[in-house]
Order: sequence, then C-alpha cells, then structure tokens
Amino acid sequence: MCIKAKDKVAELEREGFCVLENLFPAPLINASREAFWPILTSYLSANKNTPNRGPHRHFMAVPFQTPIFSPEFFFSPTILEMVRSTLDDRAVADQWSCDTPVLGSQYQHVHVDYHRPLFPEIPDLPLPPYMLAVSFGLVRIGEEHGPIEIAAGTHRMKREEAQRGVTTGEIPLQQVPLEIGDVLIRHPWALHRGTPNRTSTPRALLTIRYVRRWYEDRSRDVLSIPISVWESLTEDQERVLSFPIGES
Ligand SMILES: O=C(O)CCC(=O)C(=O)O
Repeated sequence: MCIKAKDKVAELEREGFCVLENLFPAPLINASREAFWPILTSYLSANKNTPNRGPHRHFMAVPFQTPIFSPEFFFSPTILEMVRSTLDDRAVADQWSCDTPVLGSQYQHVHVDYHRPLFPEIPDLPLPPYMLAVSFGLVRIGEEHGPIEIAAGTHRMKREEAQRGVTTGEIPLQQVPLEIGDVLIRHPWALHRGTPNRTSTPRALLTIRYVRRWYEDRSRDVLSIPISVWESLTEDQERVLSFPIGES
C-alpha cells in the first residue's frame, strides 16, 4: 500500500472519515451525471411531496446502467485497498444509492447509519468495523449545496457519550465539501447530519456501501445488475459485488 493510502487508512480509523481528493476523473463523473440526471429529476418531481429523508431530502437506489455505473467507481484499486485493509480481503459492495437534498431541505438530526447492534444484549460492545460508506458528488458540493457534516472520532465512542459531546459542542461537526472527483470514505457510525441545500441544483451524492461478506441487512432499496453489465465484468470484479442479478 502506498504511503498516502496508509495515511488515509489511519485517518479513517482515527477520525471515522477521510477524503481522497481528485480520485475519480471528472469525465467519468460528468458522464454519470448526464445519464442519471433525467432519472433523478423525474424521481424528484414524482416524489416532491413524499421525501423519505426529511423535508426536501430524497434517497433512491441507483441503476447499474453504464455510464451511471462505472467499474472505476466500484473497483478503484485505492478504494478497494483501503476497504480491504479496514474490513477484510473478502469485503463486498452491497448498496448503491443517491442522497439528494434539494432547495428547502433542513438540518437533519445528528445520527448514525445502520446502527442495529450485532449483539443487542451488549449494544456498546466495541467491535472492529464491518461496513464503510464511499461517497462522491455528481455535482460540486460547496457549503451552499448542503454538504454532510461529521463529528470526528464518534464512531469509536459509546453512543450516549458521543451524542452528549456533539450536543454540548465539545465535539464539533465538521462540514465535508467535495469537489468533482473527491471521494469521502466514512464509518457509518460516526455521528453526522445532512445540511440545507440553499441552491436550485439537486445535491446528488452517490454512495457505495462496502461490508464484510457475512453481513446482511436489507434496510435500503437496491436495484439489480442487468445481465449484460454483469457479463461485462471480470470474475474478480464479480466477487466484489453482492447485488441481485437480472433485468432492471
Ligand atoms: O446526504 C447527506 O448529506 C446525509 C444524509 C444522511 O445522513 C441520511 O439521510 O441518513
């Protein structure tokens, strides 16, 4: 592993998140955005009055249709190295989704994602990480577009203690703006919140979730990988994907 990736793995472990600047080439992102935009905007207008992540904030599963989907997003050597070093060599991607706050969105409550304890009888049992969220914007995400805010280090704390630290301001929420091509890797148990998008541009943030192979939860919608896309992948790439396969 190169020194930079090693430093980023250490930062991810310590802070609960890190940003890999300029990792994805802009043309890949632009092609993904152009293909996805009609799907996103028609979803947003159909669901204008039924936001599923708070006021004017929408979550949707993303199609595995090229160039919305690109192998470079899922099988980036740098990301896979970091994911495998943090989780294990057999980690898989199992969710592919888009979070979009639009004009009128508000601050979310500070929360963690997927925090259904593995052992409910010991909810604060410290455990090694078994999932990571890897996100990138389809648009530049400046302060005005509603970037995510994350409270560093809270993924390793007891929930109550972390929540108290954020409420009292002892642990600050850090805004994470992203340029096109930047990739945010975060531990879903670091406390975080969405912030208001004050522009008329939907703030589309794509996320791939990686998990240890044995982990399963169906808390979020996913779409199938079309057979033609599946057949275009190498066996090594197929081994990294845990999604239904079929027409969609
Ligand atoms: O999209 C964001 O900025 C954060 C969204 C989020 O944390 C959620 O909806 O659970």
